[in-house]
Amino acid sequence: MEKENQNKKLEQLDSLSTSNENEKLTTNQGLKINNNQDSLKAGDRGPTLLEDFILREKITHFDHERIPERIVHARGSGAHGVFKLTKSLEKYTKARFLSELGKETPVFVRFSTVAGSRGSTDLARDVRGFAIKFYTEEGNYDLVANNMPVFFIQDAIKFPDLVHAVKPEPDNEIPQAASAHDTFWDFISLMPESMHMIMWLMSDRAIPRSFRMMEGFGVHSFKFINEEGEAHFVKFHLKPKLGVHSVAWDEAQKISGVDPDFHRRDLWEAIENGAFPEWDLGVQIVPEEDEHKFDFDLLDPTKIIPEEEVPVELVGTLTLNKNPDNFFAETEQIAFHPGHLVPGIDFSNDPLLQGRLFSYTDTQLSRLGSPNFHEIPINRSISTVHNNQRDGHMRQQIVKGKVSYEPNSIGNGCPFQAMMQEGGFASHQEKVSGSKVRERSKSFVDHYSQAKLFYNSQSTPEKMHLQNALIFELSKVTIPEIRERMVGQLAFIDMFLAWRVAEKLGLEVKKLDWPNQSLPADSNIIELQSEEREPHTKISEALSMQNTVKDTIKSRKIGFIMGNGADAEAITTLKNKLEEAGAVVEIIAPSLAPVKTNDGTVFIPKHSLTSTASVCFDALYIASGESSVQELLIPENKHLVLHFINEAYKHCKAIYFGAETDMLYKSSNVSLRKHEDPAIINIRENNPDDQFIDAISKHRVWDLELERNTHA
Ligand code: HDE
Repeated sequence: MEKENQNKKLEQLDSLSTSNENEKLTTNQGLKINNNQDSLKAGDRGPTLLEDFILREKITHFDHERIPERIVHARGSGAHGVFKLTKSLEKYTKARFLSELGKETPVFVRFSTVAGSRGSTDLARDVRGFAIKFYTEEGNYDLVANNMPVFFIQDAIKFPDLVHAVKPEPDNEIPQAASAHDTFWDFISLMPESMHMIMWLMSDRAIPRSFRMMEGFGVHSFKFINEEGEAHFVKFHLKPKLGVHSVAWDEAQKISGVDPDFHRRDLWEAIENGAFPEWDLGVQIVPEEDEHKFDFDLLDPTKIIPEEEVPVELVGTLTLNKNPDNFFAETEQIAFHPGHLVPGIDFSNDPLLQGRLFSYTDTQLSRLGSPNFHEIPINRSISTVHNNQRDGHMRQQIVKGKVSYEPNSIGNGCPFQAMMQEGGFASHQEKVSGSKVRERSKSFVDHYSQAKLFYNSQSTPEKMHLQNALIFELSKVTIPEIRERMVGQLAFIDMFLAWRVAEKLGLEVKKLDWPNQSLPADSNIIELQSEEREPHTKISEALSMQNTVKDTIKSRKIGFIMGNGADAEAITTLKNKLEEAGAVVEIIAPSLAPVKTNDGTVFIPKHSLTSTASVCFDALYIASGESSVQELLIPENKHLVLHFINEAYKHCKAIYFGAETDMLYKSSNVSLRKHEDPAIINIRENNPDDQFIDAISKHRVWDLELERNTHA
């Protein structure tokens, strides 16, 4: 039964897929084409004839093959998978995919950056989207999540302003996929409510090593409703089994040049190699009666519930196990909506969420062009759709009979409304009262305490990265008043942070009083000024990536640099050990010519020294063997190899020097180090292979970054 369910979506897609294998070329009308090389002309040098319907059809289709990209989250990568429930949530929700233990539900997940266009780099400093469509038997449920648990703004009415501010500036369309510009920081510096999110955005969470190493968060409080009709607030979490890891900002900028598809490729290759990415789905549950027990408002999307206050219960596993067959048909045409619900899940009154409920269907109408977008194969529910909606552009479903209204007697009253016991959705009955007001709740007024909580929870290297990110971003701001205003904001979070940023911007820090003098005294922003509060939870371990999973090298990419004559046995032993532990080894040589080793074994390089860069790898091994090293030392190769080593060193990666590689070691910045560095491995040490594996599993030695960078 479970198996059947797991495959239902893929079976449905299969039945709607075609392959051109062994087929003849045809027009869209199914007519076989016998010449696809020449148009129909009046004489072979004469004009093309209007009657050439084959040419016209081909060119017309081509002329119309682009659709508008998503207004935000345009750049995305997706995959199919399955969600398996390992702990029933029956007590809280009647959603079947969350209450029937062991149930497997097909999913499609789309990861994305937010600000850039479809063709922009994967490595932009940005929030990542993490949108999941669960194809449940009760209809599609979409968890349209991000990799950060809070948002910039508290009310949907500010969303167009936020997006206009971060997108390229309207006069010259600069910069692409970057927040480091005047309009973004102008807006942010005037929006104290964004400060908590800014801490996340300036942290390394905004430059993930991989989509597979990111957390996911539903952001808003949602509601679970059980069979008895009782409600609980719920926050959704996804925790990657591989841990949460990031690259360095310097690396991110370089990857953007060397491989702008880095994350897309990483996801694709991992799935093709059978290293299926996995996440635990977690929930934080708060009984309705505890709604007001916190020092923040549960409806405020700029706040987390610290895990120390409400632990995350892990309830299931999300596994991505199949790449799409067609990017456009699946990843591009998938349409998510936080309002795609199943019985047992409902909204909260979070004013950001409430606005989203309008936006998502609305945007599909211009992006996908028709109210029938739910009929596109990737969007179809696995439970059949029955209703009286009809017609519209590109209608696919052929509904039989005369009736498309309700009530009716001609169609025997069908389709019938479903009772709740039959799975009919009924909104949770919540008492609401109040005057019609255009106001922000006073309970949303604290903007800095959780920004402090986040900042204070970071390790020293993480704090440094965050400071440097702010320095980078604000240095690109050309208007001094905006920089000053931002430093003023930072002073409410942490004085040292403000001081460090100010110093690098050439400013003096003064704790600016909000609102800034330049705002009109009657500005309603004044009413939204933050209260200065200290967070109830001072430090939360879950907020620091330092405390993440660091016990696996699964799917980590290790570059083996070698020349002819390298020591085959050492290479094979290490390669086998790494691959057994799940890592991917790729050989880098002076050229793509096969490398002949000391015992005649041949290794085929995947890259040459010029076709890749150290930023594409998690660790480097410099192969043992005198003649190999000699080849790497010839002037043409030496500077390239040293560049590899020095960059990997600068980015705090593990580097393993094989036997007879001393000349390379000595010429590199690594030799300048004065202290022990657990990620620099030498063949002469005890169990160097195991030490290397251990160092890779730790991801990076961020603690030694300062020292490594002083040498680099
Ligand atoms: Fe979205 N968002 N959003 N958003 N969002 C879209 O829908 C919107 C917000 C998120 O891979 C759009 O189909 C408003 C929060 C993801 O297809 C659009 C507001 C969170 C994706 C839209 C928000 C998200 C989108 C653009 C504030 C995290 C990509 C294209 C009121 C919980 C989904 C589309 C995909 C996409 C509107 C805020 C996540 C315009 C109005 C908060 C992951 O409808």
